[in-house]
Amino acid sequence: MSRRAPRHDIDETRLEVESPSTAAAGPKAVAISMKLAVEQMGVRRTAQTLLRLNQADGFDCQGCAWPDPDPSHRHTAEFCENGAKAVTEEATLRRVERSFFAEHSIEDLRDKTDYWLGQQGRITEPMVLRAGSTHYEPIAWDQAFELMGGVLNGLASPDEAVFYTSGKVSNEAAFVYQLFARAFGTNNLPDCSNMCHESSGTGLTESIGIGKGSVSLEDIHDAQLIVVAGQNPGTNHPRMLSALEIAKQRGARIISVNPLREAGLVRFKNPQKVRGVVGRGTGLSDLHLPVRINGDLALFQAIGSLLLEWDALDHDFIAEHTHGFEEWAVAARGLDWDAVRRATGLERAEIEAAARMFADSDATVVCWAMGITQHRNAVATVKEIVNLVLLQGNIGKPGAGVCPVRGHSNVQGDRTMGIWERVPDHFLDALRDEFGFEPPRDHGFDTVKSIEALRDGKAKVFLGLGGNFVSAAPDTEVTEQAFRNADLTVHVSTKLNRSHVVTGREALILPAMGRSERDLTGGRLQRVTVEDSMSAVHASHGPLKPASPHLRSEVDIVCSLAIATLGARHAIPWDSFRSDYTEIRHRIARVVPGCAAYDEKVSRPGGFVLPHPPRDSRTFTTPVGKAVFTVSPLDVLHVPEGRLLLQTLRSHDQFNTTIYGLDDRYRGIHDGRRVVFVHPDDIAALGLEDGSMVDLVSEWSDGSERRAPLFRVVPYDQPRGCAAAYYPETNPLVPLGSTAVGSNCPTSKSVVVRLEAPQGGRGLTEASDAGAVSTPDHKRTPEPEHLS
Ligand SMILES: Nc1nc2c(c(=O)[nH]1)N[C@H]1C(S)=C(S)[C@@H](COP(=O)(O)OP(=O)(O)OC[C@H]3O[C@@H](n4cnc5c(=O)[nH]c(N)nc54)[C@H](O)[C@@H]3O)O[C@H]1N2
Ligand SMILES: Nc1nc2c(c(=O)[nH]1)N[C@H]1C(S)=C(S)[C@@H](COP(=O)(O)OP(=O)(O)OC[C@H]3O[C@@H](n4cnc5c(=O)[nH]c(N)nc54)[C@H](O)[C@@H]3O)O[C@H]1N2
Ligand code: SF4
Ligand SMILES: [Mo]
Repeated sequence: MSRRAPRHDIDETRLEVESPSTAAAGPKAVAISMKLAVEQMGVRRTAQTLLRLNQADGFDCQGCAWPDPDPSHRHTAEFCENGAKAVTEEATLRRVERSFFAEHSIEDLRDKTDYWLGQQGRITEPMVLRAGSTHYEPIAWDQAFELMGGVLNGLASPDEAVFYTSGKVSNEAAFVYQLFARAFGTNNLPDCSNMCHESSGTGLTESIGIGKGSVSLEDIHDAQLIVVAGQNPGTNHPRMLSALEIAKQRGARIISVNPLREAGLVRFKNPQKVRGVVGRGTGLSDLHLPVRINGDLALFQAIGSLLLEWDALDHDFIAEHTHGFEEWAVAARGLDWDAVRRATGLERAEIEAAARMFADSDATVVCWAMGITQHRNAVATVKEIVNLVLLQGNIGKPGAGVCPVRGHSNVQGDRTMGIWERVPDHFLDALRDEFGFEPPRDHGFDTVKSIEALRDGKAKVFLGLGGNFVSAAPDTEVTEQAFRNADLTVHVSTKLNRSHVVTGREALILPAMGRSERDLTGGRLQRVTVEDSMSAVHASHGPLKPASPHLRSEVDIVCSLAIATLGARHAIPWDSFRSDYTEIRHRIARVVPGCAAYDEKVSRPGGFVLPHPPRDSRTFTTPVGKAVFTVSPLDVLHVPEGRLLLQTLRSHDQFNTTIYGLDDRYRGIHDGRRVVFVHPDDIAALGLEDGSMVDLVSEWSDGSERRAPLFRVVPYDQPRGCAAAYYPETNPLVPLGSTAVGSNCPTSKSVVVRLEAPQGGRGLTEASDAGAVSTPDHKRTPEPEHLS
């Protein structure tokens, strides 16, 4: 096992634990976001930015992908606590300048957490880490592009380069980026979706012919029943609570499916209403199902089988629009209720109560997020959700549908623009016809395959357009080693993060403008476009002066790199693209399905909504031309005696690997992050106590073990045998080979772990919070068993 010096910049001994809250938002949320904003931006800048956030003539929130209301229904303050934090993080007045890099060696920075790195402020100019050097040093933009072009052109094959995207990147930047990668000759376009909603896209495409959700905000408001499964909206999509509140007021009922009783699901205090400020707020969830981690497939199968038994079906819809119902019905009739009980940990009566609510509803929306997608059986679970929806014809009618709630603000748009290692042939044909070159046809590397390729020397260059790959990816120790194998790692970034300090032989940091900033590339005021989780596309332009005069826009950076790398190899007008993004939008209009007259349509207030055949006309573009019922074996994840099933999740004070602060207010955690939530009876059964310090050791089927040291045990209500701890501290525990069948999404929500007395005593001194991997020969654990 490798050992590294500790990272001391968070003093975990200050950690305090109190009882979790039951209500989310309220005035405290407003006060906290304002305090942070004013601290980092000052009063004037706070007002200047926050009032433009999510307005039709303003900029799109950098936080999550939850949609904005129709322009006529927007408030003056159309954002949530976490949106304000996301803006503050970017619009901060703190700066990382060349003196900072002269002062801090790469060795020194490697010992810092992502929290500390991010807190230093905005990066102000391009920096290079030369081979063998101890410090980053400034580099001119042109030299940076020349360096990259040289390395890329020196590769034995274009497939030795990996072009990663994080979901904040605008449609315009995403479009030119995938165009560049393909003109260069590779489909190696992994993105954060590979670790996120990939299972949703895969499952939905197989069953309804399109990998996107089918509902609008109006559908949420008008639903009679809303299921929120595997999602923590109070923290991760806070304005979804306002939509749920409207639905409740119109008579909707809500079922939450979650091992944890998350604050926002129980009760919501809308800070924009008097009742939310002084009263108890709105009770949201009518039925909470504390499902065992990974039990959702069984749960949805059980609900479906009850609807079948009760004949609560839309027979006309099934006959006219679906395929495979009979096979599904045979499987549903043979459901093994004992297995359901073991998988879900729920009583039959609880499941019957949920099924009764389905039966009583004429318009049901099912929403889900990472609690569904990051498991081995995630694609099957998504398809089971679709089965349920199809049974009652809950798609393509008002108030009903499937709603995978996306993460990053433009992750869905990036996919629409072709950021996808497996983009369909018709997209590549359109690129060929528009730009006159033959794009590569072989599928590229996704996130996990990119790590394997870097590890095995098959890939040599990594370019990240946004994101923090090293911290976000699974199996931290393996991923870090893979990065160290690279010849060149490059990051287009706004803030420092761990991917800048664990590098290839050479490394570049290219500082980009953020969405809150005024983009005057090419001497004109540019705007960009984004797509939200409900397929609405609209324009965005920031009000602020960029953090430094040396920043460039992502579009500019990609086009300049393309010119430096490809020269005149293709007749693609990179220079006119970067001088006027309208030129890019004209090409998007001709290449991307559903985007005809793109520039015109995004110019309307509120933009436009992309076509969605199942939603629009109950058309299903699957190979059989109908929506497809699928049969999946019911599996029960077997956890060996004395082990727990760990999910890795977000605190209230972070955006993925960006840590805003050290509190997880709703769960009662203050001033620290290295906690593991465990049921009180499990704590006792494991011979531990509230406050015990433990190492988390994950056990994988090949006998390998992974360790993340020094977590404090916190008693927390959840099903027995389950545990939860924060990402990215726990990423060292997720084995690279542990992924969802069909989507290859890392199984970040089901990791088999044991809790062990800390190695090397209780102090922090010997710990490495990057974790460690080892393969002991004495202790082989069985692969998580899938019983059927
Ligand atoms: N403030 C803030 N907002 C964000 C983000 C952020 O980090 N901070 N991240 C953005 C991104 S990229 C994404 S993808 C989304 C993520 O949004 P979420 O999916 O809400 O994020 P997680 O914190 O991973 O929470 C997963 C939820 O699923 C539950 N869960 C875990 N395992 C299971 C299971 O087996 N079954 C069920 N039914 N539930 C389970 C957990 O208890 C938790 O409530 O949020 C986006 N918005
Ligand atoms: N264990 C575990 N692992 C997970 C997850 C989990 O639930 N558990 N969730 C997964 C999910 S859902 C996701 S989406 C991924 C997230 O993976 P990523 O998207 O790669 O990670 P982020 O933390 O969102 O990236 C943050 C960095 O983006 C840069 N950045 C911010 N804004 C901008 C901008 O406007 N432009 C540019 N160029 N750069 C910018 C900053 O430098 C910042 O440090 O992580 C995944 N990893
Ligand atoms: S709900 Fe999401 S998009 Fe809306 S303001 Fe909050 S963080 Fe931003
Ligand atoms: Mo995500």
